[in-house]
Amino acid sequence: MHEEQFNAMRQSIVEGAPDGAREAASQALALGIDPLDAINQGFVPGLNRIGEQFNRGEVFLPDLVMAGEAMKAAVAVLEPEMQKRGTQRQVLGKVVLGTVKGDIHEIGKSLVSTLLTASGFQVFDLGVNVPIDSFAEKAREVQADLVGVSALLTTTMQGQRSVVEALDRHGLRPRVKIIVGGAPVSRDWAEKIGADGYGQDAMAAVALAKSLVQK
Ligand code: B1M
Repeated sequence: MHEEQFNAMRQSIVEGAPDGAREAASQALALGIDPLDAINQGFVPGLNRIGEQFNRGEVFLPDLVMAGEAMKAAVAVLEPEMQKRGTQRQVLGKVVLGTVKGDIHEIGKSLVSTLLTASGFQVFDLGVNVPIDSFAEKAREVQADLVGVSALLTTTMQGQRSVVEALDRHGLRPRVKIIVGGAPVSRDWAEKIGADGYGQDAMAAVALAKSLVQK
């Protein structure tokens, strides 16, 4: 079902075509496709494909950049619908979120931000390439319940450990919980660095955040 539409979504990312991605996202909404299904079954597989091609040296950095731009264009169309579907009045907790220093990958982090917001969390999104101490400083300023740190590179994963250490140094733990995620991150890694949890994807991050604020 909707395989043709999912193909068009994948193709718009592989071609790095923001207009095509916008159009495919609008069509998905018009056809009643769940925006999260559009992301997970349509657009993300396109990103995975371009990532593999990049690995094999078949495409180059500008192609990755354009694929990222196309993905952002699609998410911008789908985001209002995701927000609407998850709207809740009660604030479940405050989350400080960002992609760690040295890392500018923003798409996954922004998806986590959107779904947390849609699920009732107040999110303070610090963006990408966030200095280690900024997580702790913002958490103190807004009295956050959770800090979320995204990393997409094996080199920047180490920064997640540094954020855990910074929260300790600032005396914020164990009150403030820390969750980590991103493609190279695993549950084992989260345990190893003393984080409170690992989210494999944006939905898992929301479930984890809910369980941590209930504790
Ligand atoms: Co880059 N990149 N990239 N890239 N990029 C990867 C990550 C890579 C795997 C590609 C590859 O080689 N196959 C590779 C990393 C290798 C490694 O370290 N293991 C790589 C590389 C090498 C690089 C550069 C070093 C390339 C270069 O310059 N030579 C460079 C680094 C720049 C830097 O950060 N300093 C670079 C640059 C870029 C672009 C800027 C061009 C662009 C990003 C554009 C942007 O974000 N605006 C880009 C892209 C697009 C990718 C790929 C193709 C796609 C990433 C993405 O957006 N995925 C990626 C290959 C791939 O992942 N298949 C790749 C979709 C997104 C929805 O998934 O981000 O995993 P993801 O997020 C998921 C989960 O991981 C999870 O939930 C999300 C939603 O389900 N999650 C969390 C994420 N954060 C979470 C936090 C949580 C919980 C869950 O709690 C807090």
